[in-house]
Amino acid sequence: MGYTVVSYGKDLMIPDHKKAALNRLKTVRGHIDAVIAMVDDERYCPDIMKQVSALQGSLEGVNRVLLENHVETCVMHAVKEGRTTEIVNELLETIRYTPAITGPIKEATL
Ligand SMILES: [Cu+2]
Repeated sequence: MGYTVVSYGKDLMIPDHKKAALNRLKTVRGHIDAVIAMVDDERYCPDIMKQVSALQGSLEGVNRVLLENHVETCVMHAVKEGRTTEIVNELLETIRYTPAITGPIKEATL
């Protein structure tokens, strides 16, 4: 592997994952500006909603990259150190933030 463990207390990023996360986030930033302009221009609501939904999908993509990075670095190191129970519990907590993996948390009730 082309990375060195500096600290177990801090998330380390594999360069490819860092690049992918940054690229996706910067794309989201540009997309948000476009959606803000749509609202400002009072565009047709469903058109705006479609773009917001696309943004949500993009952000879930960022979390998938971050989760992949976490498993390949922090989780691997914790398992090697024998902190298995602790890291598995944390991982289960972490994937709650990734609806793309865990599915919708709850149906919205209107
Ligand atoms: Cu991590």
